[in-house]
Amino acid sequence: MTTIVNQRAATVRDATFDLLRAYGMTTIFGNVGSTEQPFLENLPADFRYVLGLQEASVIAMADGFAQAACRPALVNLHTGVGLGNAMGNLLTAFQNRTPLIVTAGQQTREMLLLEPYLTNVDPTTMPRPWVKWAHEPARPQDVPAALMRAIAAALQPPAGPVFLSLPLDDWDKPSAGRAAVRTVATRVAPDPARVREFADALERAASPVLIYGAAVARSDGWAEATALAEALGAPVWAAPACERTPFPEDHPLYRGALPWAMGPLSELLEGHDVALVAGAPVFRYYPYVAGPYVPAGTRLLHVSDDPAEAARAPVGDSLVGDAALSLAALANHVGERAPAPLARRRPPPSHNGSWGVPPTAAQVFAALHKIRPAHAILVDESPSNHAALHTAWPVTEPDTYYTFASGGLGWSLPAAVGIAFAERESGRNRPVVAVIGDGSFQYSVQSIWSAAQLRLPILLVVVRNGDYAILKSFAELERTPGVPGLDLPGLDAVSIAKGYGCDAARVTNLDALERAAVGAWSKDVPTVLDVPIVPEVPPLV
Ligand SMILES: Cc1ncc(C[n+]2csc(CCOP(=O)(O)OP(=O)(O)O)c2C)c(N)n1
Repeated sequence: MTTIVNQRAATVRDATFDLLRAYGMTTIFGNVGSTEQPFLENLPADFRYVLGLQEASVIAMADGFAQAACRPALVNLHTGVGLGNAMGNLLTAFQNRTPLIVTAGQQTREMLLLEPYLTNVDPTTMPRPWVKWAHEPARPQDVPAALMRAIAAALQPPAGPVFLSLPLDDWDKPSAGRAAVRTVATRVAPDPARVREFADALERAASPVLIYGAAVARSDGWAEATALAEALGAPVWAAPACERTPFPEDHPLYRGALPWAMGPLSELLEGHDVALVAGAPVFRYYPYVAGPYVPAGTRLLHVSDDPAEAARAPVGDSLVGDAALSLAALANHVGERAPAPLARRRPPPSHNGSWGVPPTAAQVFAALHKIRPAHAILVDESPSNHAALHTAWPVTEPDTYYTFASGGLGWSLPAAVGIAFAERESGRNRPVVAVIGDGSFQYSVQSIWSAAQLRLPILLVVVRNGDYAILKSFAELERTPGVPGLDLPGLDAVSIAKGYGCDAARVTNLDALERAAVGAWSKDVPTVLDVPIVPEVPPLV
């Protein structure tokens, strides 16, 4: 379908804003500079600008917003310098597969040849390889069509960020007069013949196992994932380091999350002759622990909507297709089998009402799980306590768990802001709880100012162990003693949070935590709770 939106769009700016309206992209996440001012001048009343105080926060707020709202988000950065600050979270958005239209101003075309102050010297190289497309239009009147191409590129599978460099003197130039609004498919259907082959292999398997990844969640595929698991009676694992929850964690067939290291992961698949991985890379590892990718005798089948991800799998046969569509097609083909022995997951440890002084992370998470409001969304950046958090807080509703696919800290805090904003905008209004390590809290901390300005009542729990604990675990595994820079004395999250306009308190006992957490939902700014915990160095695998 091609729609002519506005024949009379007089300037490049008019045509661009019309196109953005047509796509419902009337929220701009940005941090402004001189090169963006002509674009933002007298921002039309139906547009809204969300200011982030640093570009890492801008990108991740937009990422969280796009994921929770299930639509692309628009970002406006300050030329090369703003893009530079944004790069870490741009890498993360790429790995998260989030469709972001990242724009940045550029110096005046008249002066570009001599590279004046704030020139983005090589704007299409700078964001690579973490964008699907990077472009600076050759002529001002190409800006709207370039934006349309950017939207199409961002949305097509695998979705991801794109980048446009937009010279500041383009906006008041005459437009070509019309902006074509095109739509694109956001799902790729799997090859039916290949689906039959995979379904036959699963049906003939003596002991199939299913490994589901974040793309199942992104494709809204919980029902399809469950239907296939139940038809096969096969156990289900979450892929290692999943950024979204792919399967109800209270389902009797759910076994847990696979570890992020070769040897230990492979051991858990022993005894299965066929393993289907859907919607995840094969595999996302962190430490190197030698071992086979899968046990000898296990055939691996891989479903991914990303041909590059399918190509780089070191073992197995692949099928390119949307996770939900592929799982539905597979479920249609396989007959019912005798179910696997059901192993109910251990219930989360019940909270016994008393805390140590200070409490363990597990005690804090059990308390949070107990007092969480209905349908709460959990956003997680608590590196060393990630496993304890998962044990205490099983995710049982779709789209209620978010973390990041890259390993780059500084994503979850701003993403929680974007998610809470999208929840309010959509009218779903699910409460957002973010659990953030005291180290992680610092990377994009200024995003809590945006949340306070947006009047978002988020609960932000900073677990304070006073160190970079996961790196101490890594040091133990890798036998690298004496690494400097792993302790974090003298940080005061409460003062920082208050300085950004949030409500904040240090809580050291269960009653105080309960009171503060419950009270968070009647406030109109975030509540930051600094919770000292016992420093632990849990095993990495
Ligand atoms: C952008 C970025 N910088 C540095 C790191 C390295 N790193 C990984 S985990 C970690 C420590 C996190 O500390 P904290 O949030 O307090 O969690 P803890 O490990 O103590 O649970 C660091 C510095 C990273 N992953 N990303």
